[in-house]
Amino acid sequence: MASYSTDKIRNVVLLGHGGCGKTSLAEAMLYCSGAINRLGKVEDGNTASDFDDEEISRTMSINLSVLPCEWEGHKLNVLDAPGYADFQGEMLNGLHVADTAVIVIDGSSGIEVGTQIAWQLAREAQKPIAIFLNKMDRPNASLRRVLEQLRGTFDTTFVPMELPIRQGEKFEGLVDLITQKAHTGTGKHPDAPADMADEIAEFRLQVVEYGAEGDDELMMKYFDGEELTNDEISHGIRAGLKSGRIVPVFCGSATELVGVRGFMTNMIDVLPMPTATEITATAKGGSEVTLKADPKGPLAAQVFKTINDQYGRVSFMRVWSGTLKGDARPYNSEAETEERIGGLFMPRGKDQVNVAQGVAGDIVGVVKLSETHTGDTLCEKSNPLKVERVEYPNPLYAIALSPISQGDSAKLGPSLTRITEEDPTLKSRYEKATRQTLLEGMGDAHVTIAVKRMESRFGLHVETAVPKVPYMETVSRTGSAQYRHKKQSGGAGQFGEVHMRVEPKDRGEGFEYASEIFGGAISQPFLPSIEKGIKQVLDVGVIAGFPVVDVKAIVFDGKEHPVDSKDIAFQIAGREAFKLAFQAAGPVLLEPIMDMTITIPEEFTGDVSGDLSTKRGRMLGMEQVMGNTIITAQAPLSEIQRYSTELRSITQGRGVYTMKLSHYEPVPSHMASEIAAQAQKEKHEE
Ligand SMILES: Nc1nc2c(ncn2[C@@H]2O[C@H](COP(=O)(O)OP(=O)(O)O)[C@@H](O)[C@H]2O)c(=O)[nH]1
Ligand SMILES: [Mg+2]
Repeated sequence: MASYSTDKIRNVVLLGHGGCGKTSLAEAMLYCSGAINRLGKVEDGNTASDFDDEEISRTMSINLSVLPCEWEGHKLNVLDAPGYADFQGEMLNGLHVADTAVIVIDGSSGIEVGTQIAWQLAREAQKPIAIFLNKMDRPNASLRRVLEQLRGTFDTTFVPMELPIRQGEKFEGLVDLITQKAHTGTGKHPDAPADMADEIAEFRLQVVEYGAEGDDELMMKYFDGEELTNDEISHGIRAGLKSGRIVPVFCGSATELVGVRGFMTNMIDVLPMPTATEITATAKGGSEVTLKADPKGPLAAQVFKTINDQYGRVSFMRVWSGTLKGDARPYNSEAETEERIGGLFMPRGKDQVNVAQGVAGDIVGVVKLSETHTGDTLCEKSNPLKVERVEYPNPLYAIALSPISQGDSAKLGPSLTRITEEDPTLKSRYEKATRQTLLEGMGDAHVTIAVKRMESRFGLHVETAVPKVPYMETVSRTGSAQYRHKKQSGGAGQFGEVHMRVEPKDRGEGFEYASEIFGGAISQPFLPSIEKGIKQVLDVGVIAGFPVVDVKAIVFDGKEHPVDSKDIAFQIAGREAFKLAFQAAGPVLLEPIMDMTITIPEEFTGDVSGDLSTKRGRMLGMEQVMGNTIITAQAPLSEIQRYSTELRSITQGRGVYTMKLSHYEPVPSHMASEIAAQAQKEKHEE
């Protein structure tokens, strides 16, 4: 594969609702550009993008694929992202390194939830957006209808760039609205059909008018009544796209290969070059620098995707600045260590092609980096740069994992490390309160697939369950008790007596131990023994087996024996006195309360808020934005552990939400006694 200069590279990420045809479009581009010589089909499981076993069996994309195509002397790095909300992490990775987000829309269905998500993510990432209306071969596909819908939904200027040519039901090709030439998918450019003249005139007027909006000078010229040349219109659209004021709309059919070649040419002519994107990095000493795609600039190549399979590690990088050589020894500014590049490559269909270097603006792959993870930057040691990282959403769904065999126990930790390193939206942790190993992600499909992957790649077998809720124990008022430990069965005796008071503390203040002993009822050396005894209880709890938090324990009196009092005696007395005092101090269970932001199409507002109230949810606010309702609410974690699945079913997959821990609150008393009883039962079973 030839080497391309920065201005001859285009980086785009394909985003959009699942099933709109992103993977098929990427496949069509690979095929039309000659990167592959057989057009694969998603249904047949033989596309270049969806090659993973899980992707083939589910006929949907799960991973971000890097699919470079060579077209008219340029290199188009096409990133095919999944559409399903569970795999948002991959969408964000793709967006991070792309210079344009191409949002693909099914021309017969119009805007769907996935379209809205893609739009929002692209806007948040401040990337220019272009639209590709796919499936225009379908009889009910309509540019006019989708354009109207887009204009009614998103607040920006949409410019139709092409008009479909139909002969009856059949989609024959497109008319370029700037040149007014037709494309029929065969590479020929005949004149547009004569009977479309009125329609072309109507749509071309929009292109000219909106194209002028992209550039203030053109705008003046246009309002002065002057004709704009084709070049000026193109320039206006390019400028407007780059600044985010204009969203061009292209059309085609990925499976019929109509509009695909023209779209690639448009990517070169209309979409911004890598130099249009600026990215912030932190330099030595913490100062911020802005990097631009300059091959002669300081080296900054950032890993945006890592695959750990049974053969080792593959990393994909975008070179933000400088030039990375295939035999370089760059410095990883995060791990603070040197890495060895043993050759760079570009994927070409299912194969890999070696390349000598990656210039600024390009995307390249490398195998077997030892210390480099997703998000890290490779740079020069003398100029350690850290390029800003993607901000990922908080997890929404967790499962508890228990290894099946002893061998699985040993594999659990390393497998989790590798799978979570590959996908930063997956997290694993040990929950001390419930003594469970958790795998957290964006939804049911996300964590289920991760578990399957660990099985097929690393041979790890686990049982999965809904996690136990990490309750905590505390007290609601002051209570006191005393305990005497006395043992005189042969040998040396044990004696210790402790009088203790337990008081509630504010949330988050933790445990505190104090003594009010004056005059030597208990001598000084035994006070730490008592504290040690109490600490044995803090992790395992008093009423239901959960950690004790936010209490103060005060020893205020006691007794000792000149011979039999010793460390162990006061540990036991302290522990037992604490348990009794805790019981006397109105013990309560605390449960985690989550902050939620739920976005749903307006028509589901009633159903979703009704459902929340059955989950002990509290509505905090409600807002109407672009046909959607945004609900802010709080609800106990115990009620919403499976909310991602439930919301999907209430809203037919059209609702999304985020959540994070807000605070802990007492569990209603009737529920607390049930939880305590259940915990006692489980303890007996153990
Ligand atoms: N009729 C028609 N079907 C298409 C077109 N593009 C994709 N499809 C079909 O739509 C389905 C989903 O396509 P896929 O590429 O997996 O969509 P993705 O989820 O956006 O990647 C598959 O069955 C494709 O064959 C198109 O242009 N026309
Ligand atoms: Mg796909």
